[in-house]
Order: sequence, then structure tokens, then C-alpha cells
Amino acid sequence: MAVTIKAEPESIELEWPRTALVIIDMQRDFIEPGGFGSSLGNDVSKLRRAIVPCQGLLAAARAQGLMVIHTREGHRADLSDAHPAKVMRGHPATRIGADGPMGRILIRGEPGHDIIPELYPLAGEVVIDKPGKGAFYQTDLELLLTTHGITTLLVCGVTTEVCVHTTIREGNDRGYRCVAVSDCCASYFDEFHQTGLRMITAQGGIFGWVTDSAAIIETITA
Ligand code: TIU
Repeated sequence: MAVTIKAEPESIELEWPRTALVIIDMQRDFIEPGGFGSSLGNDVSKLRRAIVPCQGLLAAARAQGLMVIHTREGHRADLSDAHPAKVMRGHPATRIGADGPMGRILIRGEPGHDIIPELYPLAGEVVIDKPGKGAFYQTDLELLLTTHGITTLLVCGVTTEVCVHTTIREGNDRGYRCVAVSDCCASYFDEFHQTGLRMITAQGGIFGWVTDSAAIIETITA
């Protein structure tokens, strides 16, 4: 049965069995002090505002039986899946692969690479390990969406203008209807969060929709 979600620039009709909740990179490396986010000079506390809304939407999605997908940005220990153009930025002591308080920065298996405890995946939920900013780049995400018959993505996570945006752009070009969930996304830069969302809805929703968690949850519980 189809439901209608209030969204910008216009409402969107969707069917739950064909909809996935995608939570982008809610990792300790971005959200807690001592990881990749802080090594880049960011105020990581700014990302915490997305945690409680994501918890609420995640609980509702699980109750509704939606496909839930978590992603993690990170690389193999030998950095063989990291382009030098990505690694060789910033001070050597704070680059991807450098030692930090939560282990090697953005390296798979290190404490900082893991998802924050507040949003930890349940057994059976999909976790996509991605080497890029977008969740489709060099992953099997598109294959999983195809085999599950998914057509619409509700996209949450961090950061709004980097990995969330890149994933929505990639998904849009692959034919998915991508809906950013505004209060479940966050940025180190308030203006980038706001402008990033406006970029999605401008021009008649040029590459997606924007809604908030309350608009989705009210249709789940209705
Ligand atoms: N630095 C920043 O804003 N973001 C990233 O590097 N990755 C994600 O957005 N996940």
C-alpha cells in the first residue's frame, strides 16, 4: 500500500517494501573527538544533533520492516583501496591511515571506523564499507537494492554536503528516488547543511526530495 510523505519541493508517494533507510557514515571517526573529522580541524560536536532523530527514525523503520542499510567510509590497512589523491591531503600526522586516539584514522577494523553505539546495526542489517564519499562507488549497494526491489532511498547521516550529497547524486543518476531526511543529517558547517538541502530541492527537486523524520514517522505509525 502506498503512503504519501510530506516533502519539499512536493510530497512523495512510496511503498515501504520498495523503500530503504540508508544511514551514511555515523562513525566514531566523524562524530567523536580524535578521529578523521577532528583531524581535519572540524568541531565534531556539530554532528551530534543528528543522533537522536536518526535513533527515532531507525526504530520506526525497524518496526515497519524497512530494509536498513548502514555505511562506513574507510580503507584497508595497507591503503591499497585509497587513491593517493585522497590520502595525500593535510598534515601527514593527521592523514587517513595515521595513528590517532581511536586507532588508525579511517581504517577498517579500527575503533574509530566503527558506527557509534547509539546507532549500532542489528545483526542482519546491511553494512556497506565504502572507499569513497558516495555509497555506490566501488560497493555492491546497487546490486543489493536491485535484488530487494528497492526504488526509494530515505537518506540520513553525515555530512550533509559531502557523503550524503554524493550518495544522493549517485542514487539519482542510477534511477533511485532519493529523499534526504533533514534533521537526520548534519554538517560541521551550518550553512553547508542548509544550502546542501536547498540544492536538492531547488529547480523542482533537481536530484531529490527533502523531508524530516517526523513526516516519515507519522506515516509509519498512522
Ligand atoms: N569531511 C566531511 O565532511 N565528510 C567526509 O569526509 N565524509 C563524509 O561525509 N562521510
